[in-house]
Amino acid sequence: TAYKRSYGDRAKAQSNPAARALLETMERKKTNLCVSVDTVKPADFLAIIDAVGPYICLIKTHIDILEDFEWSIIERLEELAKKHDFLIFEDRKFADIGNTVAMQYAAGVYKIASWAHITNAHPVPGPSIVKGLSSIGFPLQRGLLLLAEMSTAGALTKGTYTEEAVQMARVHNDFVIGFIAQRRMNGIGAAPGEAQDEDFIILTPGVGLEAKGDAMGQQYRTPREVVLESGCDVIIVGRGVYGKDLSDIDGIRARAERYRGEGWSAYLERIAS
Ligand code: 5BU
Repeated sequence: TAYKRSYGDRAKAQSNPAARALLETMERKKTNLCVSVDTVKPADFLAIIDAVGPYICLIKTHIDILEDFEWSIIERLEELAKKHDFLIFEDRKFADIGNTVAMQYAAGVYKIASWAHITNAHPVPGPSIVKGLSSIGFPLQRGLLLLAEMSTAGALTKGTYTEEAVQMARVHNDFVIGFIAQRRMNGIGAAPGEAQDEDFIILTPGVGLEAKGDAMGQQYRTPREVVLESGCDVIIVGRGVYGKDLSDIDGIRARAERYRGEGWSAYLERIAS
């Protein structure tokens, strides 16, 4: 099964350019770490990205958190992505009808489709949301993740909801490259014998080495639990890396290095087992 194979091996079988580039980057840089930079000030945002760049395969943004947004921030982000060889994932969590999300993805202040290799969507509206986003993103060689599961306590993303998210992805597997989820999803909800060789990439938030959660329902597991025990591919770490003091760039760099190491050794153990 896919999750026992190397990232590089899996890259070769991917037809979506964003999926292939992500897996190739992971193999080349030996990292399955995605850092989530949830900062308000553009200067912090860019300084943190420059510091963690060498240790990551992907940067995750919430572009609408930034104050005083201007297009030069995107240009700088793209320069940093080139300099450090990582991809960009805008955690936009689209959730509207196809016609609306197509405009939200292509236009507005942020023009997400023009710079984010990967974005994500809630499957709650049904397949029309994938159609809408694909009409913009597929021609640009972008990839979409469906939110099959969330990391928060009491999340409604479970049972048949999760199963139907996977089935929705199967129908549109040229553009849907994987899931935000807490465990591997290959084969879920498929008839016996079907979907044998599907390979969805699993990106997992709710990863932390120090805390078990926060005061607002977030729940953390370790890179080892996520990658080795649950078979996820990419660990998404926010506060565990950037911490409380955004000016402590050496500390941020050191923590990124630590999470990279933990994530990668869990992966090596997984493919060796
Ligand atoms: P943290 O600081 O590592 O807790 O940040 C986690 C990030 O991942 C943050 O940007 C959330 O918006 C995002 N996230 C999440 O935590 N859990 C989820 O299920 C999803 C996204 Br989807």
